[in-house]
Amino acid sequence: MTKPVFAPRVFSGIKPSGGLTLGNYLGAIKRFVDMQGPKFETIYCVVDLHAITVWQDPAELRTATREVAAGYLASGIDPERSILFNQSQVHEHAELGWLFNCVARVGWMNRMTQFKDKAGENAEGVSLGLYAYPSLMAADILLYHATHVPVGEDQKQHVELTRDIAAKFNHDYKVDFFPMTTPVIEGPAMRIMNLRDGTKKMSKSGESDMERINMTDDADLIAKKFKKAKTDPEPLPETVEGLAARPEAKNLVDIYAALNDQTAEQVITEYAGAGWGRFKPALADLAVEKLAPISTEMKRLMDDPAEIDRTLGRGADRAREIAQPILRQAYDIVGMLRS
Ligand code: AQP
Repeated sequence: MTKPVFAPRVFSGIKPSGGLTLGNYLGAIKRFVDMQGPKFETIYCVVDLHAITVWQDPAELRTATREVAAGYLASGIDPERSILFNQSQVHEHAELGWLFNCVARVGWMNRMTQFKDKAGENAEGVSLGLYAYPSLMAADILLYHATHVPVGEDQKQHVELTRDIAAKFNHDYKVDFFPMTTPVIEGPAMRIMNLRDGTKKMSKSGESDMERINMTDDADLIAKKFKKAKTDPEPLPETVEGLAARPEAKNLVDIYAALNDQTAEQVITEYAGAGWGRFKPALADLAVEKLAPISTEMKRLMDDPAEIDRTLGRGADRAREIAQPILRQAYDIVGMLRS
């Protein structure tokens, strides 16, 4: 039997579990924008069902959902060229997620490092949803037969699990139905770190606001956060190899490189030997230059929530057109009766 050919299609999403960070922008949104074009059909989602794996205030969740949508739009996601919607408006995600709960193995879930990090000491007390999260993420991707998923380094293991689920489904039912999705993880911004601890990821839900740059921070706050960012006493090295054992210094160089569409090597060539008194203000100026137009546009969009809701609703209708037949075929394959 000939193998099916899957059209190049990108799917990715962001959880509305708080305001967007510079990590979300550089590790995800900026790259999503770059992938729009003739090579791929692009589908971008606000994954609100994932956000409630940890309790969210309902009103704040709705605001955060609109804010993530505004972040996508303000950064350059074009809702005509891409499909942009929020996950809960396309119920097929949850349904395929259930099928995958019955395909994925408990042993696979036990290996997920993000669950271990998030559950910490309290693994018995967290929601079942947090544990099953990666199988819903597999459904998000495979519901569209997506061939490519741009993600940050932290999501690599979940995309590998998506491939395992697709392979097991195909094997168990003797079909070639789901594609082997490729994670797209490239560039200097794959893991933007916490400004106060260069060994931890920058997260929306990190304890202190000073750990992260929010996409809506104003110029003064961005400058203050970079000024107070943890560094070491050494100046910047002559080569990138010199950053290897200096996580905080490496992080600031990576952020500069990603914001300026450069490599870390190019940044080091320009700033070799520079002290933090020179580099930090240059970084803050660059971040303000790149983020200010986006945050201004986000604020403008957030002033008209009804328009954001309409955009997400139109995107959900388009997403459903792709998702519905794929879910139906998956149900047929596993033996669900349809009258
Ligand atoms: N620090 C980061 N560096 C690079 N990429 C990042 N991403 C998130 N943080 C960084 C990428 O952004 C996309 C959306 O992630 P998400 O918000 O859905 O989930 P997350 O990775 O769990 O994000 P947070 O900020 O850490 O959220 P909380 O604190 O609520 O758990 C993904 O592609 C991710 O790789």
